[in-house]
Amino acid sequence: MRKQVAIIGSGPAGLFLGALLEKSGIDTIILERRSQDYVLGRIRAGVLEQGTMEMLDAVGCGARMREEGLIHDGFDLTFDGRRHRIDLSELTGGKTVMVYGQTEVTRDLMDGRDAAGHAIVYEAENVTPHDFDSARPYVTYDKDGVSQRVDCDVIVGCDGFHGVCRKSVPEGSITEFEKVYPFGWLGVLADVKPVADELVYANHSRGFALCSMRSLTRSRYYVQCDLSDKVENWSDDAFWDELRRRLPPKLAEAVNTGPSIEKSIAPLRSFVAEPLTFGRMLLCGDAGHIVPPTGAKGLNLAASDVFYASEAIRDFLDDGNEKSLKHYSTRALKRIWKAERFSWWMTSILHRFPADGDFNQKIQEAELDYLVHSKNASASLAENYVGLPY
Ligand code: RFL
Ligand code: PHB
Repeated sequence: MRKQVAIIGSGPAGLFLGALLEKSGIDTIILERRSQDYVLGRIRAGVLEQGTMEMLDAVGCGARMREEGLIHDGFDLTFDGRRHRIDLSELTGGKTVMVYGQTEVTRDLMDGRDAAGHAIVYEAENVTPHDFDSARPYVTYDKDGVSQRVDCDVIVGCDGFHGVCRKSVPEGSITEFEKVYPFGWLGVLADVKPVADELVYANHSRGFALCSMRSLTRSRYYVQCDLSDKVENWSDDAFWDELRRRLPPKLAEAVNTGPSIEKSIAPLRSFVAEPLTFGRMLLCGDAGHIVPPTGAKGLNLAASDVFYASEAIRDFLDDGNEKSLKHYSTRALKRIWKAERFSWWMTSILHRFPADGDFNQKIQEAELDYLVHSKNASASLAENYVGLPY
């Protein structure tokens, strides 16, 4: 089989890229290791930047988001028992974010691709990129026990942090920057009314907590937990009790509890691979970088990566100059490092670090106090939260 672009992975990066390229008349195939149900069953991101919303519109898949998504023009920070609002819209000249689950974005992009009749191969085993340092790259995989080969002009690794593409790059050609945090997030999804109209990020001496949502009747909550914690050790009651302890009393009283419909623990990590271009293979999204979820940037970075990648691939297919592909890496990394900085900073001011003492807690409180009382500091937070331009 021959395709212009072989995309590995059908997460948001792969699906958005497939949609952008097909819209420009570029022929793609998406190869996904898991089943469609498995991909749609993963509960992940919930907050879309304006650029991500506009991209979903631009590829013709934004209708349901515009109907069901919730526009948020602010969020709350709580610390020292008090609650402060960050007015995103006022601080950024009218910009907002959209609360719309990654699962829904994925479903809308899959439906769009299905309707247009473009290929996704689910449950593709042993997907392997080959010869991406030559002019004739190709990808092999097994489907239903039969080996397949896709010859292509460009391979794009959209296969997440544990994918095969980054691992296929010779060791000396890639540099990895990494910071692992000494805690995780325990997340719960429940069909209960959210505790507040907007998201609440809580700094507390017992650890961070986040009140988020998926709709007006479905809540998503997180509490910072130990890396050694196991989901089985957290009953629903224990979770709700811990969440309430970390919120100011009035808010804690308002938490609606109910049975969890999903509960999981995610470790927190900052990671960047450089470069993101290796001859005719590009890395996009979590395949090339990870941010801790505190800044709500992971899915949104996948979107900006594939925007740059789609432009680079279009240019390359037009003139055959590999410089365009190289330029993708330089352009994307500039925005990635800014989102890395922001996500690391949000993480560092909101979490309890086990090795740090009371001094650091006081410094965090001073920084948060400055943040909510200085217009300049709030504006910088808001500017980054709604997403830097691309
Ligand atoms: P994905 O979504 O991991 O998709 C990669 C796909 O590649 C497939 N794959 C393979 N396919 C073929 N062959 C192989 N060898 C393969 N290996 C892997 C996988 O099955 C999968 O389908 O990466 P992508 O597309 O780069 O998207 C990245 C986002 O999913 C991620 O950054 C966000 O979910 C991060 N994130 C958040 N981001 C936000 O922008 N806002 C948020 O509010 C937000 N909250 C979160 C988050 C991530 C979380 N977790 C669980 C890590 C909250 C949490 C708890
Ligand atoms: C979520 O709703 O899952 C969510 C929201 C904001 C974050 C992280 C996760 O910063």
